[in-house]
Amino acid sequence: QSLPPRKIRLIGVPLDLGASRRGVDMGPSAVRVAGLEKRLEALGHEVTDGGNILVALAETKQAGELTAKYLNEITETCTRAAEMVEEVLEEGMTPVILGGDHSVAAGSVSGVAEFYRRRQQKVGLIWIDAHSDMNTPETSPSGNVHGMPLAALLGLGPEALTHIFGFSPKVKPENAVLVGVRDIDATEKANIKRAGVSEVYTMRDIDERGMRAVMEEALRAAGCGTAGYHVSLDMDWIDPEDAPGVGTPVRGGATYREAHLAMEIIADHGRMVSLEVVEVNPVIDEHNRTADLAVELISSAFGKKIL
Ligand code: HAR
Ligand code: MN
Ligand code: MN
Ligand code: MN
Repeated sequence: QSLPPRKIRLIGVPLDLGASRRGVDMGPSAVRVAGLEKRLEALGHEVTDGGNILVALAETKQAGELTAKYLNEITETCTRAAEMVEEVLEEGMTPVILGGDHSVAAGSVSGVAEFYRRRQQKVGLIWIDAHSDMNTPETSPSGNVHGMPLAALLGLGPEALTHIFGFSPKVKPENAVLVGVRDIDATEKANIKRAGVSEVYTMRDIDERGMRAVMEEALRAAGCGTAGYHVSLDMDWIDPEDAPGVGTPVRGGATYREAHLAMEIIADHGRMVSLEVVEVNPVIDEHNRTADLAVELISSAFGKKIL
């Protein structure tokens, strides 16, 4: 509809090594079952499914260092995801990454950044999440790597994660934007400062200023001097009333309407170069509601309009 037709490639990443609660490895499957490919095709896009990226199984591995559990396995998966995303962009397609826990973003965004680096361009990043994911192994209260990917992309954290493709940071702090945050560790606040991220829009900002004003400002910052932006959508951004099937629910999230509006505004601007949707957990979902919502939101981000 509003967006010119795109060639979209789905990439599943059934990763749950980055989270304490198991089950987000079934996220890609749940979102496929909810009909993502057909729904995007109904909008006029050409969609192909690239299948899943290989991920180690927790039962067959040791967690290793407890400050960053399964870091080696997660780095391997992130590196594969980065290569896949870069190839998909090289082929002129728009990658849609299905998580999996949010640690996958350390890979997917690296792939996007590498694609544009080769063209002497920068990329922006819109991080939509209840959490800021700005921990490092030194500051993490949990040792869960899904609390660390944004820090890694901005150059903080273990070299294994920060230097996928051999360079860092993947995104300049002025082009990295947080939207919808409401649960930030004290240590993360310091890291946000240290990384130089100033574009942080909390739930309070959304309450006070409205989604439209917040998104316009967020997209302007991410789009300033960049080729466009990657949208990293953590489903726990949405209120648990509407998205109960997520690994780490936090009350007070975006409403169903607000979430759609944000995606519709992204579509209107037409500058999203890649998208990922993470943290869908079918084990604690109610009849696949959260995966259904993920499909709806992805559709809105790709131009679905009410009228
Ligand atoms: N800040 C907490 C930690 O680092 C919880 C973070 C992660 N949860 C997520 N990521 N779902 O967005 O452990
Ligand atoms: Mn198809
Ligand atoms: Mn997250
Ligand atoms: Mn989150």
